[in-house]
Amino acid sequence: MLLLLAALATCGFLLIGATVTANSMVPMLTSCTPPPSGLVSWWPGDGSAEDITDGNDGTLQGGTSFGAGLVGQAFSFDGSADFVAVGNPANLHLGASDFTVDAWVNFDLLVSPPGFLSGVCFGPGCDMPIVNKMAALPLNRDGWRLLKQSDNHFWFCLGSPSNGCDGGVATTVRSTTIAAPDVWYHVAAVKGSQTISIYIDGAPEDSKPLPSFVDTDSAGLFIGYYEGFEPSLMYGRVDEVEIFDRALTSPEIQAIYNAGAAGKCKSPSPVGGIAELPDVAPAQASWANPRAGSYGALAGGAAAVVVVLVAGAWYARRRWGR
Ligand SMILES: [Ca+2]
Ligand SMILES: [Ca+2]
Repeated sequence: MLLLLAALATCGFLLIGATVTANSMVPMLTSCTPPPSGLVSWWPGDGSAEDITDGNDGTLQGGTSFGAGLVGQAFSFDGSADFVAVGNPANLHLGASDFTVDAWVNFDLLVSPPGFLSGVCFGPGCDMPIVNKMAALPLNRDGWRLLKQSDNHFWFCLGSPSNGCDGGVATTVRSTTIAAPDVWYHVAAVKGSQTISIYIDGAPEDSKPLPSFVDTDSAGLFIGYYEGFEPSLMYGRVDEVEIFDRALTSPEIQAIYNAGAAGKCKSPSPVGGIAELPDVAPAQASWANPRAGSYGALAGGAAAVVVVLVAGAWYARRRWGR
């Protein structure tokens, strides 16, 4: 019986994960992929700044709104004071450990955010932060940044005493992909025990030996914003921002990209979910307690399908109704 319940719960789970929106640039899987282990924070951008993994909820700044995302909705940044501030919760203090940060990003334009902040448009584009946990000052000396640089490549960099985000330095890895507007990119940055790496659309594009770096875990985390000497703003959409407390493998990053619009599954495994169902004795069954009644009827077996559907619906509400 539990297997049947597990199967139905799994079906509901797959149906929920099967919402697919059109996007010519990404895979079109019809089911979600389980999130890799080690997920600390996950901000889906689905109508709120909620962290659905560990409660590190962000706050919307400057009128940040929501637009069509790659997976459901995304944070939509108008390039004029918009960003998400998360603060500096203890479980995002990952300076001493491995970590991975990833997100989908789509630029309205590569230049000229309406709220242009001077000093950040040195190249063909402007700096546009994706996820930032670098101390404001001195410049790029403490923490980490994932951004589209003004050269329109994606950069991941760590703090260093001599400016950690600079072309050619040991603390910066740079994509070969050159960003274009109105295209969704999956961007992942990995700090491992041996290397730092950047992946675009599931493929590794640059990797360097882990350098000496500075990260005192003192900086707050922003989505779409970098403060300090060269303040800059995202102009476009950022979706499904995640931070893991370990270095994801290349296949794990590829799987997130391959899931495309189906995204990652917002549930535990069916086995773990079943384990969370309450114990209800058949004697407690009554019409006034339909959930208990469902379990009671299981013993009879005749109404097993109805029972399982009721339990499955309750289970789905409990797990995904937030
Ligand atoms: Ca989303
Ligand atoms: Ca604004």
